[in-house]
Amino acid sequence: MNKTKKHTITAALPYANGALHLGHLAGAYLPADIYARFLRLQGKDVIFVCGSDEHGAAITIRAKKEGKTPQEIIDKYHTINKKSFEDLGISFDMYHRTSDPLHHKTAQDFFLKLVENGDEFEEKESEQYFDEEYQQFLADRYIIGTCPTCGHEEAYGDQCESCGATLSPMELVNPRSTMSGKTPVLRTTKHWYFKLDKHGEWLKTWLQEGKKDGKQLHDPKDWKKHVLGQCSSWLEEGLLPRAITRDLDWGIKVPLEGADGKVLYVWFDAPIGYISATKQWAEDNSTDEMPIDWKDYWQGDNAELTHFIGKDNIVFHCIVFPAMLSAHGDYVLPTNVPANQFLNLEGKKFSKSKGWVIEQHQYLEEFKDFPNKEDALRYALIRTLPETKDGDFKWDEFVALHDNELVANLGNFINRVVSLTHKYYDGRVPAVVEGMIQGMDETADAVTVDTILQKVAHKMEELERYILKFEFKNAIQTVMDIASMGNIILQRNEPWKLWKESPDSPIVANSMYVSLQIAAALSVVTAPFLPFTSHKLRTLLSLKLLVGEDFGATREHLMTGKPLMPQGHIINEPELLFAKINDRKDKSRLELIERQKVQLEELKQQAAVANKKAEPIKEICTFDDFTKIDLRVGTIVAAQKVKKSKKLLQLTIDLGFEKRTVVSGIALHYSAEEVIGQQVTLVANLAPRKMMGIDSEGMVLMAEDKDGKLVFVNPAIATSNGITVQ
Ligand code: B3M
Ligand code: ZN
Repeated sequence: MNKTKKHTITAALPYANGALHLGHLAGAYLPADIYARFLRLQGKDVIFVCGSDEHGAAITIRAKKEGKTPQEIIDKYHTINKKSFEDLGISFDMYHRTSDPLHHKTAQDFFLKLVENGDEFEEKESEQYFDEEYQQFLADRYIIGTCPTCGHEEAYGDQCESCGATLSPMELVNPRSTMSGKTPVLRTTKHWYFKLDKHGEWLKTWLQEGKKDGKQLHDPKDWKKHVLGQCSSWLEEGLLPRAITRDLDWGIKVPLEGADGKVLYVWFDAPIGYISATKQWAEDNSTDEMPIDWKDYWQGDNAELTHFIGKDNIVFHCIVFPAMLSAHGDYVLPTNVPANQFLNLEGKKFSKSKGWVIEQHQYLEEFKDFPNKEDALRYALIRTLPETKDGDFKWDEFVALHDNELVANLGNFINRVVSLTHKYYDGRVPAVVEGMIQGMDETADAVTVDTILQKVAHKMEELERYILKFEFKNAIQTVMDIASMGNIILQRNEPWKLWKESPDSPIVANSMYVSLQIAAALSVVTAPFLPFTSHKLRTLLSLKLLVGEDFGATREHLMTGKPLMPQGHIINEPELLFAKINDRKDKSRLELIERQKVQLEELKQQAAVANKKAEPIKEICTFDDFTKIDLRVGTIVAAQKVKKSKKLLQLTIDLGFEKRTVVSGIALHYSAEEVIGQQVTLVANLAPRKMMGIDSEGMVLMAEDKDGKLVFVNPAIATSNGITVQ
C-alpha cells in the first residue's frame, strides 16, 4: 500500500431531480472545492469526488410530475448539474452517478459484506401502506396526509415541509397515496434493518473523544460545534435499527434470495457512491507505469477522509455512514465533517416551488456577458458562507463586495502595479536598490523590502491556518489583507510623484519591486478561492500556471519571504480582472442586478397578496415596563423535545458566564437539531416557572413573521456571548 497521505474529499451527492442553486453551492461544493484546491496546491495527494444521487423516491416523483421516466430525469439533471459545476470551477476529479453499474455492484457488495459479517441486520416484517390500484408498496414520500403536529394537509410520510417535523407514514392523519390519490391499505412486508443501535456506544466515544478501539483518530476540537451538538442530540435520543431496504422498482436490487421487488434504501447506497466514484477515477486514470489503487484513498492509516455537506445531512455522515463503514471493517472513518449551515436568499429560505431561488446554471446564463462572473459569484458566496450560522445572499451585498473589494482593492492594485511597471520599466521587474521605503505602519520608520516580504509571509501562514480549520471566510479576508498591503505601500510611497523628478530614487524602484512581489503572491493565494482570477493573474504576470508539484518551491518562497519574480522578469500588458458594476459609463451590469432584484420583489408581492392579514398590535407597553427587562445574548448548545408535548423544546442556552435551561414553545416551527448553534436573545430576569415538570429559567425572544412563522430575534452579534443588548 502506498505510504504517502491520501486526502479523500467528498461533497454530498446531489439528487438528480432538479437543478442546484446557490444555497447548495455555498453549503457544500464551494467550501469543498477551496479545500481540495488548497491541498493540491500544497502538492498533496488529493481525490475530490462527487456525483449524482439517482435513486430514491425523490427521482421517481419528479419523473411522474414531468411525465417522464426516471432515467430521462436523471440524465437531464445530471447533465445540467455536472456542467454548471464545471463552469463555476468546482474541480471534482470525478463526478460520478449512482445509476452506474460500477456503483450498483459496489453497493451490493458492501451490503453483502455486512450480511456476511453477521449480526449487522435483522429481517423484520411490518405493516406498510400499499396502493391497491397501482399494486405497489408506498415509499414514505409517496404518502401524503395531514401533519399530526401542525395540521398541514400535504405533509409527506417522512417529513412535514411546513413545520419540519420528522414523521413516519403511520403518523399521518388521513393518509393518501400520491400515485392513485386513494387511501392506501396496510399490508405486511419484509425489510432489512441495519442495527444502528448496536453502534451507539463506540460512535459516542468516537464523536466526543475522537477515539475508536483505543486509537486516537481525530481531535474533536477540530470539529464544528454545531456538528457535534447535532450528533449528541441524536445519540442522546437513542439510535434505533433502520430499515435499509424499500419496496420500489427504481434503485439497486437487494442481492439476496427472497428479496424480489426490493431495492436498497437510497441513503444506504448514496454514501457508498463516494467509494464508487473513487474506484471510477482510479480506473480511468491508472496507467501501466502508474497504477492507482482506490483502496489507498479509503483504507489504511494513510487515508484521510473529509465530508463536505449541509447541516441536513449531518446524521447520515456522522452516524449512519460511519456505522456502515465500521460494520464493513475495511474502511477508515471521516477525519472531519465540516458541515455548513444554510444560506438564505434575501432573508428567506431558498424554495424552488415558490421560485425563490437562483440556480447555478440560471446565474451562468443570465450573467453570461458579465466579466469574471464565476469568481464574482464565488467571492460573494465565500464572504457569506454559512460556516457556523445561517448566511444570507443579497444582491446589494453582491454589488458592494464586488465593487468595493474585488474591484477597488484587488483589481485596482493589480492594475496599478502592472500599468506602472510598463510605464517605468517596459514591463520588467526592477532591481532592488539600497534604501528604505514607507511600510504599512504610518507611525513607524521606513522599512526594507525584506521586512515587507516577511509580513506577506506571515499572512501566508495565517491563511494556511484558517484553511486547515475550514474557516474560509477568515481565509479570504487574509487574501484581501494582502491586496490591501499592496495598495497601502503604493499609496504611502507614491512612486508616481517621485518618478517624474528622480526616477532612480530607491523609493520608486523598491516600492514597485515589493508591489510586484505582492501581486505575484496574490496570484498564488487567490488560487483556491478565485481560480479564474488566479489564472488570469498568473498569465498577466507571465508566471507558470499552478499545478501540484510546481507549488512546492513557490510556497517555500512565499513562506520565507523570498521574491517570486526575479529582477528583469517581463510581465504582460495590463488587462482588467474585474469590471465595476456601479459604472456611470456602462450601466449594463447594474441593470442586470436590478432585474434580479425586481424578479424577487415581484415574487414577494405575489406571496404577500396570497397571505392572510397580520395579527393586530397589542396594547401599549410603557417605557418603565420595558426597562425592567434584562436581555442577554446566548447560544443554544443543546436541545430536545419535551416529552408528551408537541409544542415545547427544552433548550440549554450558554450565556458565556452561565448556562440556562429554558423551555420554549417553538417545536412546531423548529426541530431540536436545527436550533443547536442558534444565537438567541434571552429575557434573563423573567421569574422561573415550571413547564411540563421542567424549571424554565428565562424566555427566548421570538417574533412572528407575516406568515405566522416564529423567527428568532437574532442579535446578529457574531462575537462573544453574554453581551447585554442595549
Ligand atoms: N442526495 C441528499 C441531498 O441532496 C442526498 C445527499 C447524499 S450524500 C451521500 O441533500
Ligand atoms: Zn407539520
